[in-house]
Amino acid sequence: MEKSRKTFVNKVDQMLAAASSMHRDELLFSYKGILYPAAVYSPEVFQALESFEARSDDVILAGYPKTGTNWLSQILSDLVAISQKKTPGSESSVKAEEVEELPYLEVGDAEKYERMSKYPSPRFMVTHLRPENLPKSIFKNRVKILLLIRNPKDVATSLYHFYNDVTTLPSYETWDDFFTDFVAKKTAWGSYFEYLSEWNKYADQENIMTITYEEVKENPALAVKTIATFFGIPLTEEELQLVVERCSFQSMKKNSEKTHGEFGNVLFRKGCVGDWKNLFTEDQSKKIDNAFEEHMAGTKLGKKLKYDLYCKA
Ligand code: PAP
Repeated sequence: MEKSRKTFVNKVDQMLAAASSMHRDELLFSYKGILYPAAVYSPEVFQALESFEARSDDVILAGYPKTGTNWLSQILSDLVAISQKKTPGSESSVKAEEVEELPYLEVGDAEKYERMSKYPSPRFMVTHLRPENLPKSIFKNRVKILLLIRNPKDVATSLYHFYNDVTTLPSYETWDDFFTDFVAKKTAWGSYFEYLSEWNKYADQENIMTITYEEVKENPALAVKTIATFFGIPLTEEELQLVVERCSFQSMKKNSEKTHGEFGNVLFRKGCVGDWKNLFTEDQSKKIDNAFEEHMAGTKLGKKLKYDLYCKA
């Protein structure tokens, strides 16, 4: 197994184990008004993150949890690896697969950012944070960001199952209870609608490319090609096909024991569009329609989501 995946699996296993011995009331903590799982995040690391120095050639994937960040992470890290292989001189530096950090920018220990300052470019990182909670240097240095979004009803559905399947989050007795908290902004990572409207303020910047879960699902080859072009990574037809094949839901699920350990069983759930129809009542559906209208109607990200196509029964 690649060293970086071993690191990932070990660190995630440790977090899952730590959370299983925590009391339900201790599982979440609030930072700047948003709830986070305490076995994964800490206020000290959030504070240390503020002084992180981004580089203009960093590669960042931003996505609210359950929007498919592990999927796009696989695509992006494959693309970065392809690009590094072709870069003269990169063989002599620390290889991406030898970097012993979790890819999540805001997860780890407070010394992580010092270590990251020594890693070779391009550094790849993932974040679940809203833009106002990211270090200023990311925007100052105009780092290229791939912003991943997914229709809100499937995000709520996926998050509900995640809450009940993972030890780091307190489970819910019913979908209705979860839904009430989701709408009241009482679930981890805060309101998805606020997340979308904060990111919408950046959606016109040329260093930010937005992609939806649904469009990658619809045409993965086109998505991989567009992403590679945005990051300036040339791809042969063969390389493109290889990335597409490695990133299909079936391949990733099959490989998940190696890439994600135990966590893989929780993460690769259904991988489809429209699973919300199995959970939502008409009234709940209407509530999300209203929230979408209130926060996102007429916005760039709102249009990109093709709400009527994916969220109307
Ligand atoms: P995280 O926030 O826990 O990191 P994230 O990776 O962002 O989760 O999203 C997980 C979702 O992406 C799951 O959706 P589901 O619950 O509706 O099934 C997961 O199945 C889906 N997913 C992961 N990999 C793929 C893939 N290769 N193709 C399609 N969907 C995928």
